[in-house]
Amino acid sequence: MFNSFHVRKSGFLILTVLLIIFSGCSKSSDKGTPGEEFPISNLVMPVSSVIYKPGQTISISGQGFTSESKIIFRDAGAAEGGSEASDLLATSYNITFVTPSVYGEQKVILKENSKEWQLGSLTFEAKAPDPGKQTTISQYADSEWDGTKRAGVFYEIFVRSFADSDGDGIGDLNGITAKLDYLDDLGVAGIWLTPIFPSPSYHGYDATDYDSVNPAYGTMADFEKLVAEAHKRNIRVILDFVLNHTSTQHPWFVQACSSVTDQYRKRYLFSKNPESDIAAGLIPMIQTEGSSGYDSGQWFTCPSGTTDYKFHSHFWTSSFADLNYGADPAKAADNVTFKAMVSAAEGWIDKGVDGFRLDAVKHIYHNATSDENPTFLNVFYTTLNDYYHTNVSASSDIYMVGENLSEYNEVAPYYRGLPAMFDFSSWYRLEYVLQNSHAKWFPKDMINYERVYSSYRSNYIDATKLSNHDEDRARSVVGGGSSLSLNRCKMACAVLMTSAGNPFVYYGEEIGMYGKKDNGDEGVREPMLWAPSASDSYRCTWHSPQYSTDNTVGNVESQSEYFNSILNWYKFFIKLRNNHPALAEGTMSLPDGFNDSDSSDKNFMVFYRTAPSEKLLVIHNVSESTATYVLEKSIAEPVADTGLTTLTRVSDTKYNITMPAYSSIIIKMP
Ligand SMILES: [Ca+2]
Ligand SMILES: [Ca+2]
Repeated sequence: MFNSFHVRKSGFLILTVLLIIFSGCSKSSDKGTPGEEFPISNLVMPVSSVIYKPGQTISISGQGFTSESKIIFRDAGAAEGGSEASDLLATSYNITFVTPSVYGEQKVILKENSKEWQLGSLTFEAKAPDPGKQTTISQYADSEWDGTKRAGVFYEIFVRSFADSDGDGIGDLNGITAKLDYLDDLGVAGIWLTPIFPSPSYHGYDATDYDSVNPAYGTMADFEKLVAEAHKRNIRVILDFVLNHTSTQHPWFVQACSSVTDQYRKRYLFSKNPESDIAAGLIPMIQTEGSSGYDSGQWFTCPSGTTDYKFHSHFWTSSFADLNYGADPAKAADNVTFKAMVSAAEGWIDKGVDGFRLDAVKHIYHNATSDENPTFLNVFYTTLNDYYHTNVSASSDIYMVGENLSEYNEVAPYYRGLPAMFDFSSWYRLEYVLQNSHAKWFPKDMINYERVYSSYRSNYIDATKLSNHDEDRARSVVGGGSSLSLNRCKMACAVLMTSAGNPFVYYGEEIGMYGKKDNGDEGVREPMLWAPSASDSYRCTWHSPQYSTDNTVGNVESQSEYFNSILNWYKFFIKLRNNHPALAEGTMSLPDGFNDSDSSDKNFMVFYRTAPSEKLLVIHNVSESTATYVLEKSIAEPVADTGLTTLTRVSDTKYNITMPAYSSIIIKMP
């Protein structure tokens, strides 16, 4: 057995560090909040003329440290806004701490409550020992990854903002192809492309043609190349497919407006008097509308032809027109609109796509909580899955994930229709966890969601996520300012990649991009930052970013080289999930003796993940302070951690696990 894992298995030596005496502390001009007397005498600091390595122990000693004293590193000028890390292991007169979570030049700051004094600056090795092969930031060496992407992690790409290959400022398909190696290296097993069809809008959620590629994004040949190159890397491609509505510029709609007898008329919902027609039950797909049975904001006068009629548009815009799939969703397969949409989807399956992300599925039939949409979606999924089995693979299913922006209890019935649904509830709960260090009960909520989902579909896929293109970005909502929000976003990643579900990452989340919808949805869809702007040939410029700029977010190129950047953190956790069946596909369960009403250790999130081949215990310290979790169980061995956790054996069945702020440890159980 072992007593402690202070020493890295990866072989860093604990070095004795040269010390110099810092004399006359109070006279130094760069110390201290003005007017606050420097509390430490006889301060001894490490020499500042050497470069320290990650994992090296350094010492700071002196008289006057108290239990309130914290030593903090702060970046001297990194674009991330200063990655603070409190790596204090003891708060005595002689402070020893290890230094794996910082890089480059760092200010060393003494913090006591709200007061700060700069003690000096130290420089840490900027690069991981071998950036190309560095796959873990753990002091516990995880086993080698066999390369199987068993976690199936998806990555959402807002196409216009991701990567511009031809310099017109608009992200495009060839840009995505050029970045497939990046995504492969990240451990991604699938990409979801926001709508790539011709559209009058920048976002594409109002298509004018479901069969072709938006010329701004490239050609069909470009698309076929993207799919082929993605498949070479075991990356699946799924397309955003909008079943609820088309653009009012779609030729179907333009023709449908022209005459009440036009062949396309039945594809949309028209009425001269929608209020009385809905009340009389004459509008297929709409039983009632709004709180009073009718919402005038969802009806617009036909722009041409039959201008004495109005058409239905659920999203309150005259740019969209809702599609008509007939009054009976169980008979959708006979419906002309359904057949046209299925035909388009089959065309994309012929081009090699692996599935679809279905937009706004609770709005197809108007009543979001009736059986109509799940019934309709089941027909749609079954039809395309049959086609997939016949034409692509007899042994695997097409991937199809639906978006129902609701809490879990309203999402769950949609599993009657689709194999996968996005999980908004778990992100809402996780936001609260991060903002309030209120972690203990999150696994209980997650386990409850899984239980409810499974009651509707035994092989359900819980498509977990942080934020997406319709929500304020994670970095902007977890709060706490630059350095704290970065740590909280790292913790959000750690929870997402260790919990149950099939995780989706929104592009830019892995580099800590900011984004808010205050001035429009473009604020959460800003250009990806690949390199410093002067040398970033793939940077999209169609939109001037307000939140994620060179000054606020470290780009991919620079973060790749930093040992403990959020980008490397994402790589670490995705690899961990890909490596361990228990994390990839195991069940989730509560720790032994979990007591709902006991609020002690509320900042620790603790749960098991169990697969037939292994059982793992996951512990996250979701707080700004170092804390010790007492584990009263036998263990097999620690599998991985995020650095600086110490596991001390008290007895065969008792371990003290001391964890820095916002850190994680994964332990294999017997
Ligand atoms: Ca372009
Ligand atoms: Ca609708």
